[in-house]
Formats: sequence, structure tokens, C-alpha cells
Amino acid sequence: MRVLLVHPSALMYSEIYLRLEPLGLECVATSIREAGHEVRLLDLQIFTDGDYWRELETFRPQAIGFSVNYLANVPEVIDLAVATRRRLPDCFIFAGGHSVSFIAAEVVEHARGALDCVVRGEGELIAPQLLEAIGDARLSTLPGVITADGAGPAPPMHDDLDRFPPARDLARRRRKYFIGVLDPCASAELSRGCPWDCSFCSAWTFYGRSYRKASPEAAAADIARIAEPNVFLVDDVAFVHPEHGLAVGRELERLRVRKQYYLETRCDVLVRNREVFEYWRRLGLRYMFLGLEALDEESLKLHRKRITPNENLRALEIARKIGFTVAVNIIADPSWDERQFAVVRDWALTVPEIVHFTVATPYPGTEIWHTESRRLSTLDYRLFDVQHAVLPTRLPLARFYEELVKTQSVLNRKHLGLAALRDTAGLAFRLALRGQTNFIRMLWKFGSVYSRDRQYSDHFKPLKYSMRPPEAHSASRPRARDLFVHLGAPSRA
Ligand code: B12
Ligand code: SF4
Repeated sequence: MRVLLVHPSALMYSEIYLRLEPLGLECVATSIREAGHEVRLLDLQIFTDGDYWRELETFRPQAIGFSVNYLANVPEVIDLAVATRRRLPDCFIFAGGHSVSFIAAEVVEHARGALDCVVRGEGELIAPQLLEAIGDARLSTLPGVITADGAGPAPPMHDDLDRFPPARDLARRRRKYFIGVLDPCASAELSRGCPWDCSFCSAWTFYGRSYRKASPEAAAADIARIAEPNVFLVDDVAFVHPEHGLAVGRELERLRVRKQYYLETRCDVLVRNREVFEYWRRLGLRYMFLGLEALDEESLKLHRKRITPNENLRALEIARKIGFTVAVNIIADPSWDERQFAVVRDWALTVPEIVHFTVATPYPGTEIWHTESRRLSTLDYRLFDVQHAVLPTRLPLARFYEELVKTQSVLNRKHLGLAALRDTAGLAFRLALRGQTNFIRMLWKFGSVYSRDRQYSDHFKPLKYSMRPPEAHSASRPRARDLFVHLGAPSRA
């Protein structure tokens, strides 16, 4: 069967700093290809809708699978599915991915027949079975599959991360993938899942708080196959188990792999497992993202980060000593007023790290989706991108965005525009000579993307698909297992 896998377009905010390959879709592609199907992949972060329609003409897919890792992409994918159904009435159209796993039934409903099903959870095991069951009543009984007629049982998690290495050969125009100065940049995965349980995050609920690792041999072999000189390690929390990080590193040395890396981890993991990070610094790890989230004890407790402000600051000191370039994240709450923005701004200007802001957002799949007692101020999927306020703001909304954008632009002056070009002129020049211009373009994009008026007016766009709000707010925590997508967890950290 001819199968086309499609990643939707980038949200404007992630477009500034990075554009990354659709690793999940590539893993699904491997499992489908192994089952004997002909697979193509189209990434709308790079290609246009016009390219998509041309692909339908030339490839004539019999099945199309959309990746919906992000809530904000839901309307785009439904619209594409509806238009595709009109053009190719017999094509089997399905969707899967992180966010859609938590809202599968409502998305099937919105699509009014344009989506044959939504697949919850990991796609590797189920995708080939799904294609096998097209046109069969068995379809809606498959694990993780939701159709208009019914729902199968919870999907299992696959127990061998080595089994389906990503089909990177299917991602076209790969030089478009980058993150900051790592231009071009591929992605790879050493582990899946997160054993913590932060109240605002759906990483742990998706994988049932499990934590699985690829074997050091397979992980290193996968990285060795990557053509790009730079790699984004997509693990939710890198190097939770230090011996695993060390073993992967030793394999990379054995294979003589030399690349530059970017990863994301927790501050306490960095403090506890400092030796792995030092070792990886020697292997080429240069950049990391630390989810600080808040500066004060009370907010950290509220997010259930299970960490103290001192541990966070200690991690920053260690990262500086080792010589990493660090980006941190702070969650801005809609209840913030000018004073709170100013506190964070003042702090951020005193530290050398790159400071990012996200807006506190209750997502389906998170605990705060159920416990957040403030009523959502919008049910527009497009605004659930952690850059818009979806809860009532204490400041008038336009003022809130003014403060947010002002804070972001003050902080961005540290590492974008002329300041950054001064520090990286040599590198920018070398990249330009090779025709790699993602990084250079990034330095000037901020002003054209972030704007108070743009963020504010996004709230008044006509609403086509309305999110199903949480059933009832409750002050008590839902049971963790009621939030999980998968059945059972193969291993715990
Ligand atoms: C890399 C990454 C990104 C990349 C995007 C990469 C890409 N092109 O897909 C970047 C950095 C751009 C990004 C941005 C954002 N991200 Co992000 N991201 C991740 C991260 C760290 C890894 C994703 C990944 O590659 N995973 C590994 C692959 C193998 O897993 P996967 O993609 O989930 O795919 C599996 C399944 O989902 C499923 N599947 C996926 N697609 C399909 C399709 C079909 C048809 C089927 C059947 C199955 C299927 O099968 C796959 C294999 O098992 C995840 C956390 C994580 N570890 O998953 C967060 C995560 C997905 N991101 C998150 C968020 C919040 C964001 C942002 C909104 C944040 C921001 N600051 O703006 C933005 C917006 C994204 C956008 N649309 O532009 C949240 C999602 C929260 C939510 N409920 O929506 C996550 C879970 C992080 C977290 N801890 O909260 N992200
Ligand atoms: S925020 Fe990080 S540590 Fe917390 S649950 Fe999500 S991935 Fe895990």
C-alpha cells in the first residue's frame, strides 16, 4: 500500500529558534515500511500546502497519516483531512501523536467522517496492524484506535526502543532542520518517558510515568548513521540513569563519532549526575535546556517540580563551570502583574543563560487540566501553544501580552540580533558559505514574530473547532493511572 505520513506546519514561535525533524513519524514510517508498504513523508514545517496537493497527485497515497503532537495543530490537520477526503474519497485517513492521544474522540467527532480513526499512544506497533485492518470491522477494536463507531482497548507500550530506528532517509530537505547555531541539526532519542510527575506536563502521563532506554549499542549506531554534524537529543529528561549515558558515550567513542549535541534535562539530574555531563561535554555536548519553571519555592511546589530554587541555581553554576550554553524556561502565570514580570526580567538580565518564557497552560493530559479552578478563557486549540493566555489574566489581556513581549524582547536582546552576530560572526560566515542560513535568519526574526497586537488579535479569530472543556474541576488530584494513555509500564526508574 502507498502510505503518506504528514507533519503539520510549525507554530510561529518555535519557528524562530529551531525547526526539527519529525522523529516520531520517522519511527512510525520504519514500522510501516518493514511491513512491506511504500512510505513517503512530507513535513509541512518545510513544505507548503501546495506541495502537499502535488504529492497527492504524484504519489496517489492509499493511506495518509497525520502527526498531531501539538494541540495548536488540531484545526489545521482537521481542515487538511476534510479537504483530502473530498479529493481522495477512498483514501484511508488517520492521525496519531502526543496531544491527539488525549483528545482522540473529540477530534474524530470534529472531522465528521474525514478522519477514519485516531490512534492513541506510540505508533510503531499499531500502525501496520491498522493498515492491515482497513475496511474491516476489526478496526475499531484495535488497541489505541478510536473511530466514530467505537474505541479499542488502551494501547501497550513497545518494550524495545532499538526495534524501529527512525527512517531519516524519508525526511526531505534535511538541511532545513536546525536549532540555533546547530545548523543543520538532526534528532535522535536515547530514552523515552519521564519518571517525574509535574502537574503541568503531559510527558509522564503519555508514557504512564515509565522510563525506557535504547541499548547503548543501538543508540550510538543510530547517531553514527546521522549525516548532520549536530544532534538534538529529544529525551524528555536526558541522563536520568548516569550509567546509561556513560555507556552510550563510550559506544560513540568506540565508533569514533564526533558531533555537537543539544539536550534537555532537569536541574537535579545535572547536579546529581555531573560526571556524565562532563564526559559528554568532551564528546561534543554544547547546549542544553533546563526546565527551571519558577524562581520561588512556592511556585515550584505548585508545579510539583520536586526541586528547590537552590538546586536550580546550583545546576546553573555547574553548567557554567562545565562550559555549557544553557537555555532555561520560566512559566509565566496569567495572574502575573507588572511587578512579577519585572522581578523575572531583573533576574534574567543578571544571568548569562538564555531565558525563555512559556505561559502556564492546562493541556488535556495534564493534571492541571482537571484541577485548575480558573475557567478557560478560550476553547480555541490554536491558542494552546504555551505562548497565549488561555486562563483569565489579572492584567487586561492586551497589557499582559505587552508585558510578556516586552520581557521576551529584553531577554532576547542578549542572544539575538547584533549582540549574537558579534559573538558568532565567524560561525555565521562559515555557515553562509555552505548555504546554511537558518541560524542567520533566526537572529532577525524576533520582531516579525512576537508582537503584542498579534498575540492579542489571535484571540478574536473565528473559531471553527471548539475544544471540549474538562468535565468538572476538582481540587483533588485525579488518580495518575486515569491520566495515562498506555496500558502498563514496561519499566520504572
Ligand atoms: C522535539 C520536540 C519538539 C520540537 C518539534 C519536533 C517535531 N518536529 O516534531 C520543537 C522543539 C519544535 C517543539 C516545540 C514545541 N513543543 Co515539543 N517536544 C519535543 C519533544 C522533546 C520530543 C518529540 C519527539 O521527537 N519525541 C520522540 C518521538 C519518537 O515521539 P513522538 O513524537 O511522540 O512520536 C510517537 C507518538 O507520539 C506517535 N506518533 C507521532 N506522530 C504520529 C502519527 C501517526 C499517524 C501515528 C499513528 C502515531 C504518531 O508515535 C511516535 C512513535 O512512538 C517532546 C517530548 C517527548 N519526549 O516526546 C516535546 C513535547 C511534545 N512538546 C511539547 C510542547 C508543549 C511544545 C511547544 C508547544 C512548546 C513551546 N515552547 O512552544 C512547542 C510547539 C510545537 C510546534 N507545533 O511548533 C509538549 C507537548 C505538550 C502537549 N500536550 O501538547 C511535549 C510533550 C514536551 C513536554 N514535556 O511537555 N517540540
Ligand atoms: S516537566 Fe520535565 S520532569 Fe516534569 S514531568 Fe515533564 S518531562 Fe518530566
